[in-house]
Amino acid sequence: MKIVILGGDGFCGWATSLYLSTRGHDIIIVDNLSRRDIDNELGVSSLTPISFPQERIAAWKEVSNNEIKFHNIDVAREYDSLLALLKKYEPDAVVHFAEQRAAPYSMRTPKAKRYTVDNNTNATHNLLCAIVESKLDIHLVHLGTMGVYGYGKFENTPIPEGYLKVQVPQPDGPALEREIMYPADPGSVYHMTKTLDALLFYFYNKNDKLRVTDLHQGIVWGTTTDETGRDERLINRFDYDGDYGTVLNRFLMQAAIGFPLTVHGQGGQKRAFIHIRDSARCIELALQNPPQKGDRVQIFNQMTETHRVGELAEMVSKATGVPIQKLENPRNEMERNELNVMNENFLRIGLKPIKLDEGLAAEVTDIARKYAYRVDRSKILATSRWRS
Ligand code: NAD
Ligand code: USQ
Repeated sequence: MKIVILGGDGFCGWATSLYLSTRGHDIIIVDNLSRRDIDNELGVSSLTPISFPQERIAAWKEVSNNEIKFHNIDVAREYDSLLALLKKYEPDAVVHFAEQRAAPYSMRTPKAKRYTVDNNTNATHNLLCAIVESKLDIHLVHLGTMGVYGYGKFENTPIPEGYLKVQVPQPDGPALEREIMYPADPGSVYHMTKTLDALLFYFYNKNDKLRVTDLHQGIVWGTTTDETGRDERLINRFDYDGDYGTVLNRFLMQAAIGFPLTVHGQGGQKRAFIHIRDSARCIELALQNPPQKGDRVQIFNQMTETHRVGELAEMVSKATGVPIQKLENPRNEMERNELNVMNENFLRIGLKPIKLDEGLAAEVTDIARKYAYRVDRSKILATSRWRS
């Protein structure tokens, strides 16, 4: 397949690009490097020393003999360039990772809130509009989030894959059975943009019959894949700071440098997780199983397990001896929630989940230990607050 990867220089996008390239797909990365710019703005950098895009791609050619193309385009602002790119390459699919993805960053300042909404909704809308204008039958695979559902909105009721069966009462006669989009319940400006994306997909699918798969992904953990581990120049991004670092990777990094594990509140928040290797595999499966023309938006829950934040901290603490610190929660979120997520779609089409185990966790801690000299301890605590 010929596949355009929007956001292919990022954490998930880079690992996925190499994974798909190894499997014989023709990969074209589009990225405006805004993630690297935000690191500069925040005065932090990836724990791992990531190479420049050109250097990464040259290293990949050297190691694998596969060529990946790279275009620096701002998908949210450079519509004409995006359209020209689609017309030039005529891809079978576009995988869309190109959004501002940190909830804390999206709540940091009015400027960051507005940037997140402008960037994310414009990127998605430009892509949809360009696919229609190109007249190409492109399968759009988008990385959404579990956070569109809220977490355990209806207590322990399993969260279905995008659509909820409901009974609509009728004034006279029996109730109608319908499937509706699961009620959106975002918990940050970032998560809100993903619920807006879902509505954009709904409309373009209904109006223009675009073929769309929206992957509601949980928190991605881990860092290395078979491909990124082949050469240090291919190393993947590892975010650890208070805005971009995600919880499990943060705990593993903190354990590696002996920094007390930063649990927000009492740690009763339950979240969904997936390893970076499974994330790349899921995208391959989604590409191999596209919806047919005329099908509604296909929605898969891309996660493999759920854990409570406090329990993860205890697990890491027990394995490493590093203590836990319970901090005032900077976020506005439920102190404790249940989370029961259905993921039958991916299991049905071949996902064999990698589960959190000590070996994999140790792999991340080893990476963190190796690059511990790059940690800026002053950037670890979360400082973005949901309410002033
Ligand atoms: P990331 O920030 O590492 O990567 C995103 C990439 O997109 C960056 O390289 C950035 O420069 C690029 N980008 C952003 N806006 C762009 C624009 N307007 N034009 C061109 N490029 C642009 O994030 P990630 O962790 O790789 O996440 C990728 C996607 O997966 C995001 O949409 C995110 O919402 C989703 N997701 C991530 C996680 C996770 O735990 N990391 C979990 C669930 C969903
Ligand atoms: N948390 C801590 N301590 C920390 C960091 C986080 O207790 O040091 C807590 C948070 O308060 C929250 C939970 O851990 O309750 C998860 O936080 P996170 O930063 O790991 O994840 P989140 O903000 O939800 O965002 C991440 C990605 C985002 C993706 C989302 C999937 O950054 O792109 O969409 O996970 S999900 O959480 O399933 O919605």
